[in-house]
Amino acid sequence: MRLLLRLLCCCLALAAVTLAAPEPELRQAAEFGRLKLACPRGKGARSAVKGAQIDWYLNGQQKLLTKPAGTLRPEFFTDDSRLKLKNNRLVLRNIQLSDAGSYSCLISEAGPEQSPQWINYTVVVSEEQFYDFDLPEIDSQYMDGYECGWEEEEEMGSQTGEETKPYFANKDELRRMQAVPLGDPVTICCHIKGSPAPEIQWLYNGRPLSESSHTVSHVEVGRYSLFVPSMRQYDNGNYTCVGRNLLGEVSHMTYLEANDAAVLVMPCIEEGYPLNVTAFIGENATFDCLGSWDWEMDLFWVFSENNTVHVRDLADMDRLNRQAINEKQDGGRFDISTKQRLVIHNVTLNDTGFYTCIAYNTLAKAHARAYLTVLEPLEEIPVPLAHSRITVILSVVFGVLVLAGIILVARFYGRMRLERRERERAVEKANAFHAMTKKVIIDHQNMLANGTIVAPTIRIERCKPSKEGSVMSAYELPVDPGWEIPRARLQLGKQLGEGAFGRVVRGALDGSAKPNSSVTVAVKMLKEGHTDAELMDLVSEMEVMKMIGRHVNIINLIGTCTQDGPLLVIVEFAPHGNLRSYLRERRHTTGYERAFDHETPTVRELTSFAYQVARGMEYLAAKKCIHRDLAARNILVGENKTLKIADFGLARDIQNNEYYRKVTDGRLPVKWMAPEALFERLYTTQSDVWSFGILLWEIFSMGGMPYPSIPNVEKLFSLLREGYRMERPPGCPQKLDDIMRQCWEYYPNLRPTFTELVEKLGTLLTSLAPQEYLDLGQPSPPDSGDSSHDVSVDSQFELFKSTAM
Ligand code: EVR
Repeated sequence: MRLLLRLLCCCLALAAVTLAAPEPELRQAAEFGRLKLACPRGKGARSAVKGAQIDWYLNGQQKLLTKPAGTLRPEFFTDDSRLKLKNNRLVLRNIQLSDAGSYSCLISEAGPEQSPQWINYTVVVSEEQFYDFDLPEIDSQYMDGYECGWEEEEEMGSQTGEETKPYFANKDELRRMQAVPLGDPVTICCHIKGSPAPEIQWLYNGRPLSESSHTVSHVEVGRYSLFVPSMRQYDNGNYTCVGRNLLGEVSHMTYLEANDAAVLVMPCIEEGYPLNVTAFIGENATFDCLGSWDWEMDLFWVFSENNTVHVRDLADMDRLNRQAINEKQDGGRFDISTKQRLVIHNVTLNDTGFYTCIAYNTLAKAHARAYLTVLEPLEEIPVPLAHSRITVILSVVFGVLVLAGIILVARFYGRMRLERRERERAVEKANAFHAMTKKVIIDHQNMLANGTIVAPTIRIERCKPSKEGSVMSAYELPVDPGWEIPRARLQLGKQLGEGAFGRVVRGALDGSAKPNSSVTVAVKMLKEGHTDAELMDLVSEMEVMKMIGRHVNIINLIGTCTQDGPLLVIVEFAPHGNLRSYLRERRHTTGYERAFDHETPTVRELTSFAYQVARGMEYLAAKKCIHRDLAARNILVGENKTLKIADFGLARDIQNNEYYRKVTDGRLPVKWMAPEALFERLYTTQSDVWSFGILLWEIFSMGGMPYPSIPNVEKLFSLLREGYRMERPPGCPQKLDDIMRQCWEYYPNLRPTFTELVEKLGTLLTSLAPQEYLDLGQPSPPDSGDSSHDVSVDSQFELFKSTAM
């Protein structure tokens, strides 16, 4: 009985609750979005509850806020900045997933006869799809691009029935100027209110937005705002919002400017794109315009039946942009929603023609086109009806014959067409190839700040030539005005050498300061049929030489010819060839064996050679340049027995195993390599010191072959590991042998540095002939002899430098 009563009670209570609290309303909110919950529900009810107290609860027990009874204040705030009460609505912004739950509002009317009223909401929060990458603080500054602060209630004027002129509801949000990082979103806010509700119009540079060509494509106009999803350079300008109603108008102008802190990329369309397309009537055709883009770049498509599209300047571009294919055109058959792709749905014969894709930014433009061929569908062959048996057989036979004939003809025709098309395509390809140049881009960004020489990154991009018209050379190189020498000043002469590196010829360079005087130079160039990689290597070598600067004991760069023809790198000419040959030719031989009447160098002279190479290497080491192949064959002998280190800027493929086995005139370059370079490919200045030791040995053996009895690399490996070192060459002073041995210390840091070597060799040189000692670090005085042949370039360099600059 008691149990029954209790059950009844429960039922009653439940009924009362359900009566008092109507079904909760389901509200869906997006993460980071905004939500408004009205209490009481519906319009107009507001005045009725003016004096009521309103309490908001979360999940039945957590009190969110209270609006006391009898107040007319429209807004109430809470400790939580995301939450406020405005015009009897609970407003929650920047919604989090944890905000989901049941929200209840209790309205307690003044007066004893009124019963409190509950209004319930169930709020679900859906995860935001677009911003789920790590954005820790979405609320503050990031949202600035998207939102205009608090959205105001709109029914103010209409509620009161009063007529008001347009006015700015939120003056704080108005900006005269706004700088926006390139690619960032930005919203211009413009809450113009009034009664009757004003009509809002947007102007770009004083003209209606719909009339301006480029911005209209991606700017979105909201109710009280203008939204630019991704700010680009050409979105710069004055944006004006104008609000008008019967009583008047207001306007405000904001200047938007893209901050171009980011690096812009030259637009470049990949070779071969877009591809020509052939489609049957009714099919879809797709053109892709692949290339390198930045987000500041715009791309559009232009159709032309047969003529070419010309783009010369920005005005052309603007004109073309207005003619560009747009989405709404022709019943939406053109789909350009994917920026680099044009899809034409349901093609007709009228679509036949050229489609040009134009990509541009403030830096440059690029365009490429392709042809759309539209074919009529093949007609079906009607099957003849048969009456009698004979006619059936006859018609079948006839049909088969006709069919065979048609197939034959069609195949023949098809093949012919295919051939023709292939031929056309080949011609087109060949034309396209000729119209292309390869742009060489030198990127100095990898150069470290502390003066370290790191070869710049050289890239080659295939692109339409920027200088339209004649295509002089297959490559487009950047000009360096500090080094460029007019080709007319250079006369090329006899070839000096050729190898994997390219070709070196002798040349005569006219001095523009002194007429009729010329200087012999060496010119390095590429061989015919060279690869892109070889070009990049030579460009890299040239750039490294520019960065290293001048020194007497290195081959110095004089100038370059990069424009309107093959790349020529002009360097100093060393009249006496390489040190190895020089020494070998001067070996002390008996009688008739001597081909040339050269004098055998003295020990002091040889020590001077060692000293000069050490000076050159000290300089290179200071410039953080590692030679990697220091050997007598790479030392050139200049005027006045000045030694010059060559090939220090060569890009060496040390990753490639072949490098270890490359044999130059039967020599193994590995014999000059330090163990750590040999075993671990660890090249440092200290591994250059090891090679310098071998070079010392070469000098004092008058160009001898190191480790003559060692036949192969493997044998050298094991001997070096065992600690084997070369013996002192005959006639070599003990002091020099000591230096060699120090250079061959197994551990790199136990070897002397080049500075120490300069010191040691300098002292030695002084001790050998103090009275004759000459500071080789200083440039030698100008030669008094014939200046037009084989003159050391050093003395005349200043002349060239001043004219080349
Ligand atoms: C030939 C081969 C005469 C010459 C004069 C390979 C360029 C350095 C050299 C960057 C300057 C350079 C250079 C002879 C020279 C060179 C560069 C650099 C000679 C190159 C240079 C000279 C043959 C002996 C000719 C004398 C006698 C004939 C025996 C046959 C002659 C190490 C049987 C970016 C960053 C080497 C150097 C430019 C050089 N002056 N040669 N010979 N034989 N008989 N170069 N003078 N390597 O450049 O590839 O460009 O450093 O022979 S090289």
